[in-house]
Amino acid sequence: MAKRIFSGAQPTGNLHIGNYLGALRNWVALQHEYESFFCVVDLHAITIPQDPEVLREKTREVARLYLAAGIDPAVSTIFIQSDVQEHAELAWVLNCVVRIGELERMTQYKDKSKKQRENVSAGLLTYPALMAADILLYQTDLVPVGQDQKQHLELTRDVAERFNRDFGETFRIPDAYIPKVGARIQALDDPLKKMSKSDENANGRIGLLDDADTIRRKFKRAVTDSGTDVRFDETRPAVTNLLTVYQLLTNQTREEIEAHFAGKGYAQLKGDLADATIAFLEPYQERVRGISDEELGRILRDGADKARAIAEVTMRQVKERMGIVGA
Ligand code: ATP
Ligand code: LTN
Repeated sequence: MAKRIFSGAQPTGNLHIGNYLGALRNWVALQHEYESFFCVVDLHAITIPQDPEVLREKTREVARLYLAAGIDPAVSTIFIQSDVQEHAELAWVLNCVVRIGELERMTQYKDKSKKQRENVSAGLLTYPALMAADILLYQTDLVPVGQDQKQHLELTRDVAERFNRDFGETFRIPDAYIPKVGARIQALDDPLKKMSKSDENANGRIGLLDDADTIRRKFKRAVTDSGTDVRFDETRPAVTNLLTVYQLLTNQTREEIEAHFAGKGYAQLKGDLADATIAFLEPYQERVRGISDEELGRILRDGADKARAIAEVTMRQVKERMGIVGA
């Protein structure tokens, strides 16, 4: 059997270049080697408050961004999480396997609950059980994600191993796939923070749907380090972050890039980076606009049907092993 990939993104805002370079780009590259499932995880999105109208719109927009990135519905399965009810069902079961202490140790939970301060939903805490359900339902081998999801993947493995030990071999144990370059693109306004779609300062991120003027303005304002020369240097995180984006968008080596910028300053880097980003995003956005509502609806319905057929089999085994039989 071909090895399987599963991954997803939350429809919680506008996807940015970090989401593309850390995740989507690798999904596109890996889809021909693996049987692939790419999900818009709308049930994860509601762990923090969402406006229903906006959520509805963003859910479809994220699916469009998958397709425009190059996910081919003829070889990969694209679907919306809430269309396959087994995700919520297995999440409940795994909530009864995972320990509260494990959930409380998750850094994403600690960060996001700090931001929410009051009214932190129980769902925000149990978020990783739903993520484990997503992955384990499909007997996934590999999960291509950014660096920030590594801890959730480790918890998924722990929960799967515990279930297998307690109830008998049921789940395949997945590995994370974290790219060597681009796994953590930093915010433009603060090179010590990750670029995030939920940060209140939109100047810190380049949206995949931003127009050319916005892109130029955001790069122009981007924070830089002291010093003047343009080269990859761990001790200068802001410039190294900009260069990393440039490297991934232009597919050049670090040596070629450093040679190109030799003797030039930060203004040149920002201008060239804006050009490279616009050259990539304009045709991308054109492809997004070219996907009709009908076509999208058909792809998502087909995707949900394919996903459900697999999820049902796993869920039946889980219930059988646990003694959940119904009437
Ligand atoms: P954000 O922090 O942008 O709101 P998120 O934590 O809500 O992101 P998703 O949008 O669901 O997460 O993330 C989709 C994918 O993008 C995940 O694989 C995640 O690891 C990856 N990703 C998110 N931010 C970055 C980043 N700054 N650099 C690289 N990859 C990222
Ligand atoms: N938690 C992930 C999104 C996500 C996911 C998944 C990623 C939900 N379910 C399953 C990979 C596999 C995030 O990026 N915030």
